[in-house]
Amino acid sequence: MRIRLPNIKDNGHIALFAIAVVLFWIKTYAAYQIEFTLGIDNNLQKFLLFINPLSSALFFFGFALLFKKRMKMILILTNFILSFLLYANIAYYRFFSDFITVPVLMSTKTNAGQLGDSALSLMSPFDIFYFTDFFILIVLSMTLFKKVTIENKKSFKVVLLFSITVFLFNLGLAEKDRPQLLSRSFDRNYLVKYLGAYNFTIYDVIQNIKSSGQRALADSSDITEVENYRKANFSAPNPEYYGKAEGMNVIYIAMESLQSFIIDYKMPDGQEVTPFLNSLVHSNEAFYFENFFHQTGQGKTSDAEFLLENGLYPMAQGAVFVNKAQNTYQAMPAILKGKGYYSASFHGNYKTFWNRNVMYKALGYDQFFDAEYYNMTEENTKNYGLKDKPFFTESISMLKDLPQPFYTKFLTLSNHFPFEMDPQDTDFPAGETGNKVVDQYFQSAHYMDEAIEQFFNDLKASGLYDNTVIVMYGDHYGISENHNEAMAKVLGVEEITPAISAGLQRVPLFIHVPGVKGSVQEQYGGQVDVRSTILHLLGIDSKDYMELGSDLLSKEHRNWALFRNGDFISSEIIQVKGKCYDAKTGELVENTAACQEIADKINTELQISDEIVYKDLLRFYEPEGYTPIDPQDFEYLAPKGNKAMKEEKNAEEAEAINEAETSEQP
Ligand code: GP9
Ligand code: MN
Repeated sequence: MRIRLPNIKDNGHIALFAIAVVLFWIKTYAAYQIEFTLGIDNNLQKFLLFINPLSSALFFFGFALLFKKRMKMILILTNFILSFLLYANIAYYRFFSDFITVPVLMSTKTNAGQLGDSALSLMSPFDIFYFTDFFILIVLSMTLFKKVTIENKKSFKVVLLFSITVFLFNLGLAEKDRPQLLSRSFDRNYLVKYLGAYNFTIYDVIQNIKSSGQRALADSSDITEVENYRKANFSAPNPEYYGKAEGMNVIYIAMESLQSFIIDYKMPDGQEVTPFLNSLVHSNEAFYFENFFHQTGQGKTSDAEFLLENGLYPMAQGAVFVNKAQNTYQAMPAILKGKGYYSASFHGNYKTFWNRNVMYKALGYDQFFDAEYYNMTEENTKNYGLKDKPFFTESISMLKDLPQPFYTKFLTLSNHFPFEMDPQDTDFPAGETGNKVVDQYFQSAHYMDEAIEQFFNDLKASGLYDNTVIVMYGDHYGISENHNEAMAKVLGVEEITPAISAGLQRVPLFIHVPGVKGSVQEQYGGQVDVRSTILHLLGIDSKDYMELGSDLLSKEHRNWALFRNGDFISSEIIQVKGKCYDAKTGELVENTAACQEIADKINTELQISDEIVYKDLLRFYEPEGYTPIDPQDFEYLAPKGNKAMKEEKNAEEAEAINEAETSEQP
């Protein structure tokens, strides 16, 4: 039998196209493995990482099939552009452990500047590997495939259809593993891991175009409406507390997923879940706000951060930290910077999560101690990152080294869904509802309580406690409505009614001010209200700042909290999914006039907040006495962990050893 060699002239374009796709696919996959730390957790993720370059290769190279004579040239050019993009990301990642985004390319100072100086040191002669397929294509086009031309565009249509099918298959599997991947856009690492480096760039470009469109519609007159609203709704500070913490350090502790039902809750055997927090409630050591609510949306922890730093609401969809990090803000760290404060955030997860490394610059954070600063061993980590006990233990020495006064925040992690603990970390009993998630919640909440107690002890031992305001808040719910049946058992009710469900959005808020007697506070409020409360305690009038909170300690404090979905809660009435309920009885209310009155107010407030955020209105406004910050002045580089620095350190060490050895020689 005779084997017929393919007729390279007639069907050559298909063969060349296939070679280009396969080589590019292999190369990209190799780059993923060699260059990036993407945190692959399971087999599905491994598979997705493997197939995700395919749809991009088919899609982009496919366009070359539209050209008859120039097909080869277009194929080579496309390969070069994509290879260059990949390599740019590789070099950038070596230094910043992050991927290139549109705003990075736009920024003139920090990133480009930093990279400019050391760009060469990030490259190696072996990197030519990332262009091998480009050279192979050139050689093939000039030799074996020299005579190839395309007769019709049929193959283009087939390839396009195929690439879309592969992409949808990829996206479907990705969404299965990580629901709401695109709408919530947690982390650049995730997008690359699931959808690939090239699709990530496309996604990023689209997001940026959308954002700049909304921004372009605004002008400076739009801020007037906001100013009027602020004036009309301002709650004047309470003279009893105003300035009581002036000049003190500030520590915020975000208590992951902690809901208020856990406070004073006792397990069947009588043990308290959070004995330390309970002791704060009952000892007058701090203010405890028992009717305080989270107001977060899809951005969860980061939405809570946004609320507390800015006194503005997060976005109805997506995470404001991810989508609006290019806006101008006048956030807490920036305000306090003007008063001589140094600011830092501490978090045992990697800096790209929720785009923190970018957003923190817009908020004015001087320093970000992310996972790179901690000892992220197998034993110390679980789920999203560092366990709370090592987190606080390792943080205290970094905290002590900060210039004072400081403004800091600590984001805990252990009490995160699905609340599973390593056996060696807990001897606390699990719940007995039969629902694994709910039952484990008691154990992880107990662990966090112990970690916080230990942190308080360390603060006392270091002397910081007596000169530091401590604000502790639950960031959002931990147990979702999917677990209502088990929650009914926990609360000892027949079922979780809409009113109870709204009440379950309570999260604890503690404010400890040295020298000020605390108490249990009954007024209703939400996360948006924390900022003016703290500013007033620090002796800074919040009136001139365009924020929407109402000082919780003010005599004029409004007594309700809205939810990001447009519902609200007060001591009298509750609105859930647009329906009005009596807060005392939980019964549906027929006459909805009272509800309507608050509903109108909160709609206006959310609208004002959205205007500020979507149109980036704070760029048109400068509060009196405020010194604007430039986000590009900040950079959060890891102390260890990035390859360039490690190599530099190794080289220095090698040199030192060398010198020592040489000097020892006779
Ligand atoms: C991750 C941490 C947890 O860095 O903020 O995120 P969450 O899912 O709670 O928003
Ligand atoms: Mn959280």
